[in-house]
Amino acid sequence: MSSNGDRSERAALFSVRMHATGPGGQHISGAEGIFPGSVVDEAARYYTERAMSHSRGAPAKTSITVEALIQPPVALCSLRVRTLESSDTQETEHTIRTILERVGISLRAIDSAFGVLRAESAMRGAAMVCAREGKRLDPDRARGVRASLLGISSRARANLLRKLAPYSIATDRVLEALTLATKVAAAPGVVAELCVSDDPDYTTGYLATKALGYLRMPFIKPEGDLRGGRVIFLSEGADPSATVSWLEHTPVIMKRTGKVHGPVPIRKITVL
Ligand code: PML
Repeated sequence: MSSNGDRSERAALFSVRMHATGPGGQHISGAEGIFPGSVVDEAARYYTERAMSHSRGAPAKTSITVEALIQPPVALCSLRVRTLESSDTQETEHTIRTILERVGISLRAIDSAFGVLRAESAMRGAAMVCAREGKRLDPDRARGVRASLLGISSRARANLLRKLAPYSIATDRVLEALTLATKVAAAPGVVAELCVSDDPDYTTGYLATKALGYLRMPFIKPEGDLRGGRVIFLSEGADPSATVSWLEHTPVIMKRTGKVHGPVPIRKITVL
C-alpha cells in the first residue's frame, strides 16, 4: 500500500492505524501510515486484509482508526540502513553492548534494557530508560510509550524499496521499522533505540541512533523466542514528557531517503 500521496501536498491528511488482537486481547499485529483523504478507504482495506492474514493467527478483534491530522507532518529523511555481519546471538549481543557503551550508555542502563527485552510478557509500547542511571522514565510502565502518527510518502517508499531490494530486505516490516526508528531517533533527548521483534520467527532486530543510523542486528534472539520489545535510551536530564509528546502526538512523514548498505563487520562501525 502506497502511503501518503506526494500529489496531496496541500490536501487534508489522515493517520490510518490498524490494531489486531487475539481472543485473550493479546496483540497480534499493528501498522499505520499517513494518507490523503482520497486513499483512506484503500488504506483501511489494505490494513484490514493484513490483519486477517497475519502469521500469528486470525484476530478476534481488528480496530481501524482514521484520524484527521490537525498539524502538517514534520518531514524527515530515513536513517541510513546497514546490517551487522554476525553469525550467532553471542556475537550480536557483544556488538550491541559495545556500541551502546561507545555512545555513552552505562552498563547499568544496558543491563536494564536487556531485562526489559527478555521479560516474559512483551510490552506493546517502548520502555524509556535513563542512559546513565538505567531507571525507567516512561510514565506508565505497563503500557510504555507508543510512537504513532508516522508515515512515508509514496515517492520515498518507492525509493526505499528500490534501495533495499539488492539486499533482499524490501519488505513492509523493514520499511515500517525504519520509519518508526527514524521518528524515534529524531525525538528530543533520545540517545539510542534497541528493538527486538516479538515475532518468534523473526530474529533480526535493530539498534538505531541518529549518527549510527539503523543497524540491523541478525541473531538478536534465538528462533522460537516469543519475547521482544523496544527500549529507548534518554540522555540524563532529558525531559521525558517532551520525548513522549514528539513520539505520540507529533505527526512525521519520511519524504527523503538515506543510504542503504549491505552487511558490515563490527570493526567498520563508527558511532560518531
Ligand atoms: C518488528 O517485527 O516489529 C520489528 C522488526 C525490526 C527489524 C526489521 C528489520 O530491519 O529486519
